[in-house]
Amino acid sequence: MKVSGKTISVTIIMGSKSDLPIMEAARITLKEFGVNCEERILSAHRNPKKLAAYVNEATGNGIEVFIAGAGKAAHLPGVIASLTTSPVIGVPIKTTDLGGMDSLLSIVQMPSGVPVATVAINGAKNAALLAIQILALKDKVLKNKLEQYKKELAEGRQKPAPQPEERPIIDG
Ligand code: C2R
Repeated sequence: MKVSGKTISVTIIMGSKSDLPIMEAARITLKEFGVNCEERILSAHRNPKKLAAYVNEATGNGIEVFIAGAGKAAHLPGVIASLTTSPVIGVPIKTTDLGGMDSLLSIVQMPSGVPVATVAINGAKNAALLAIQILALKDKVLKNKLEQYKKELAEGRQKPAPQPEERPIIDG
């Protein structure tokens, strides 16, 4: 989808503002690869109707991959997956009570028929890399960037993580 002349192919949805410090790594990684994304704070149990409307709109507008971060009883990625045929990547957020095992199991144990690709607890960077790999299936420029990235990884030449920046984000 196009927003102010930019093509947006990934959206990052998180259940709460409190997930933002972890989910930031997904946006930063996408940006490093030149992939534009949209971000939304939308909870499946707090804003079910808004979430459904947003997922339908985003799918209709050509969003190709959804990244969804949530903690505790993390139904958000599964609900998104129920509403779209685009791939959904779930990021289990670490929690204070159960260390994120609650989030992990809620996301990874989707019943058969509605898959959610699940990364590690707090694995927002990997979620972005997986999204990029999906997009790279039909984007040669991205494929080349991934090859370069793998090379740097093998040579131990990884850039330090950039600092998070203050920016507006649509809540709800
Ligand atoms: P608060 O910090 O707002 O109390 O949220 C959020 O992702 C967050 O990690 C605590 C945790 O609740 C999670 N949450 C979900 C969903 N919505 C919010 N798991 C959902 O729809 O799955």
